[in-house]
Amino acid sequence: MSEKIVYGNVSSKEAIELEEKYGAHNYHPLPVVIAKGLGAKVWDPEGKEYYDFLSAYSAVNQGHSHPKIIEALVEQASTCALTSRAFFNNKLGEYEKYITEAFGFEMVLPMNSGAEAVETAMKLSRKWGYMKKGIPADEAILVFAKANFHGRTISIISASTDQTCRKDFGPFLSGIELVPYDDVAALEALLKEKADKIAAFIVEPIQGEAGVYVPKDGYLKQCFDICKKHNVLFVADEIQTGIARTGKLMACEWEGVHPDILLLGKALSGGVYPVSAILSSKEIMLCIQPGEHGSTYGGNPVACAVAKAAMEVVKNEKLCERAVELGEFFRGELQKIKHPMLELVRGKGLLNAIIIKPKDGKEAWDVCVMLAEKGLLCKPTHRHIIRLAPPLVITKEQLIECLEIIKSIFAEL
Ligand code: IF1
Repeated sequence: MSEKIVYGNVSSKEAIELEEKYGAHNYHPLPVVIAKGLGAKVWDPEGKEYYDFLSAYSAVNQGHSHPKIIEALVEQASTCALTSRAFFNNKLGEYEKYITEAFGFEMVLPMNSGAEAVETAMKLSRKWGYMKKGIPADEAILVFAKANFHGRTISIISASTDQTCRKDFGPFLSGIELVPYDDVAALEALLKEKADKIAAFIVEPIQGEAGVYVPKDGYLKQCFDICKKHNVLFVADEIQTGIARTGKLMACEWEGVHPDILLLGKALSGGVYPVSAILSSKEIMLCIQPGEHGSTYGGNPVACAVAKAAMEVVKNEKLCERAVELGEFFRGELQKIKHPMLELVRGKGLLNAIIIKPKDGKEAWDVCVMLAEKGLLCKPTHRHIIRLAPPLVITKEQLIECLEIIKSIFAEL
């Protein structure tokens, strides 16, 4: 007995089989196929409806297929899609002015993926280290926090402490040092010891992959101050935490920190197109000269039009305010659930997680499968953490409906 296909022309079963057979097995997805998305909801080919509590790892803060962003995409794609940076284009400058003013920086370097933004920051920090700080040639050190996630290129995983990310991909990049996350004293000790060779400290304001790990109040500010004291760049990877997810345009704002280099990706385009950005001062950014860095698609007219439209949605629909209000409500309601498997609820804005205590062989993965059956999609991280990050356009009524689903699952467990 086969169900009728409502969206597209392949069934869920066929879609999964095709990916299994022809696609590299570099992911282990939940057995759900998404064929359509709108706002906070997605649908599978057979028409089953789900709330999306992953939001493509916070890329879809503005909601799926936001009409304003899609309009910008279609209009620009049908006018001029790509010029390369061998020529100027009439959209880039306008977008650069817009995005730098929106975040309070002097200059931007446009790239595509998050990993490229991190790579760019690593290069830019080293360059600044040699040109401005006077670090001896080839001796620059970049400091990262343990349990970080910044992407999957070889240079980035050189800073990873996750064996799944690293195993059999060596040899790795040299000039990297690690400190424990949420440990000001450890950073201070390292900076004191090697101040003259350290170019930058690269950090996530909240660690996503580590399980939405929110550091102690004051951590970012204290790290920033220590960096300033030792003439080290403070680089914030806000690829996941940025663009209203935690209730501010930058999560760093919660501590009044204005990073030397800010990295954005994901929701910068509302999940419509791969767009990333490296924002900084003129002093730092101009360390990179023509021919030293770039990308064929970086700063293309479609990316510029889409990102500008996506940022306008954040402003017009007050997504920061929504994330704060709805986040507080959501966490409050989750914390009321009393269940031996629910250990802890944590997060900021609408970037939240519940920590599960495995019971009777049931782990975070099993809870996610049960939630999916009831129409709520989310993804476990590690074996005991479930990330809950709906699009910021979700309404309070919808959120209440989702809380009922979550409560009903715990009642069953
Ligand atoms: C996957 C996690 C999220 C990121 C930060 C850079 C990047 C990411 C802070 C790279 C990407 C993703 C990608 C995703 C899993 C994922 C993730 F669970 F691993 F930690 F979001 F929570 N900096 N994060 O979070 O950006 O190159 O992917 O555009 O599929 O591997 P990208």
